[in-house]
Amino acid sequence: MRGIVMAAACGTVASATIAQPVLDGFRDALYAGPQSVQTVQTQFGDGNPDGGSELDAAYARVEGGYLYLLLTGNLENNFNKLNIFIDSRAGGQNSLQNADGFGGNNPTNDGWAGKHAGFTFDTGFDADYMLIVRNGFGGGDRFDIDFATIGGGAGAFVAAGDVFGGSLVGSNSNALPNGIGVAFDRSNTGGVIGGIDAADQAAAAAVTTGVEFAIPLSELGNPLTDIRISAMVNGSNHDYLSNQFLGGLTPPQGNLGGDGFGTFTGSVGDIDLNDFAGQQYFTVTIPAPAGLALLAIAAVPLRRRRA
Ligand SMILES: [Ca+2]
Ligand SMILES: [Ca+2]
Ligand SMILES: [Ca+2]
Repeated sequence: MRGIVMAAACGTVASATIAQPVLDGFRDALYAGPQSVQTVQTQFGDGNPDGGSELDAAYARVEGGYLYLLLTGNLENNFNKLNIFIDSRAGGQNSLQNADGFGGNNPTNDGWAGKHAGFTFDTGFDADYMLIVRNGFGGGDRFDIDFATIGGGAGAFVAAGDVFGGSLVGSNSNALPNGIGVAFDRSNTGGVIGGIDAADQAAAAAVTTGVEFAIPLSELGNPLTDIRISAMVNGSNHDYLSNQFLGGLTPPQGNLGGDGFGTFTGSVGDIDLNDFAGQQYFTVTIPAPAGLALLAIAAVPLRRRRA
């Protein structure tokens, strides 16, 4: 009994010293190895500070009640979308519905739902939430962010514009009213190059900058075991998908466009990710609470002593 009390005290002290990533769009050492690395070169332009979009790799850490998520690479300043779908609780939509009022039950923010009606994820991925970020020049440089609850009805979203105060880049730990923070560093010049062939994965994994989020787990339904994430770069009207997905597509692979073959059709609703080899999502495992993990470690020598 005394041993357990001491272990609990140790756990409290230790968890207070565990640091959280700094929300700045730069890959802290606190992030473990990548959760996903790009498999295909980008056909949305080799990313650099002045243009092009690429998703090089994904990093995640669950700490202090938050999911920290960093997608390294670039997002062109032409209001192209980085759409991040999250499967973190039971239920959800494997095939996305239209917007509420248009035959479906999805939120109306940013006009995404109408362009995605019918879009299907790989089997096993049932989206519950969605983040949208985009940047460009509209009355000044700006970076915008939305968070939507899939299937939540017309108004089930929060959105904020120009969260970095007249800049494409920066950090805002309270960008959305529900406590979601975001940061963006667009300085990458490495990573994947332009094309449709296999990515240089070592180069992709070496990129240290991109879009970083801090998301309260309470906003994701308080998941206990894992979180599945499907990230993709879309055009500025949500109607022309690039070839930049995480989990990645299988090379050679050009832009999906609206029909899966790079043709513009006015929507991405006909795309079924089951038609594309591999899983276009990755899984973040949620660690046991730090105190419990330390208790388990501390309990081992106690048992050995008694045996
Ligand atoms: Ca789900
Ligand atoms: Ca690049
Ligand atoms: Ca697939």
